[in-house]
Amino acid sequence: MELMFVTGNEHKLHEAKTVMKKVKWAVTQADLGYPEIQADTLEEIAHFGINWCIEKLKKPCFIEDAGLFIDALHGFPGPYSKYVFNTIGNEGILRLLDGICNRDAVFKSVVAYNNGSKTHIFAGEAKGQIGSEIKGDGGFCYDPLFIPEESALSFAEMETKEKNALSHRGKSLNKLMNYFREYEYR
Ligand code: ITT
Repeated sequence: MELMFVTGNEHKLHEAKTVMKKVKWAVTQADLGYPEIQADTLEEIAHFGINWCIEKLKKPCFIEDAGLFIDALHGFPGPYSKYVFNTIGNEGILRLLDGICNRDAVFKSVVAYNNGSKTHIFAGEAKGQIGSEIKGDGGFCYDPLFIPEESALSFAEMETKEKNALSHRGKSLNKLMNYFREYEYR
């Protein structure tokens, strides 16, 4: 089976391929550069994005929207994670948290899949902490800062499989896979 993932992010693509390998499904990339609206929730962004993609592609596809929500910063950068990473980066986040004891954070992921007639949403979360320094050179963007609660390693210190087992995206993609197994491809 082949699944079309609309994304411009090679790392996300690799993570999705690794999840779907378990069921021997191929994930193909469509880099359409869909518009990401400014909204307070990932769900709203994903709904708008998938509607745009289905209109354009006219065949089943999925997108994934994610963000890092830091407790001490009242959920910042959240839906603005990409912009914030591209502007202040990990060094900037560490500076914002300088001297702050509460390092709790959560990575959230929302997958939106449309089968040609209906959209299904699958969410995943990973709770953890923002480390005191940049650790590891794997993964992407905030991975060297984020230490999931089940581990002492940052996401950037893990293999893709290990990250997927604990990550927000691994969880939302697993829900998508289970949905396919149960409802679409019995
Ligand atoms: P798309 O083309 O799929 O939209 P993107 O990189 O623009 O790819 P998002 O809009 O979902 O993805 O942006 C979310 C940002 O949140 C992303 O650019 C990273 O900065 C950050 N982020 C999300 N998931 C992450 C992860 O697993 N590890 C590190 N940073 C992550």
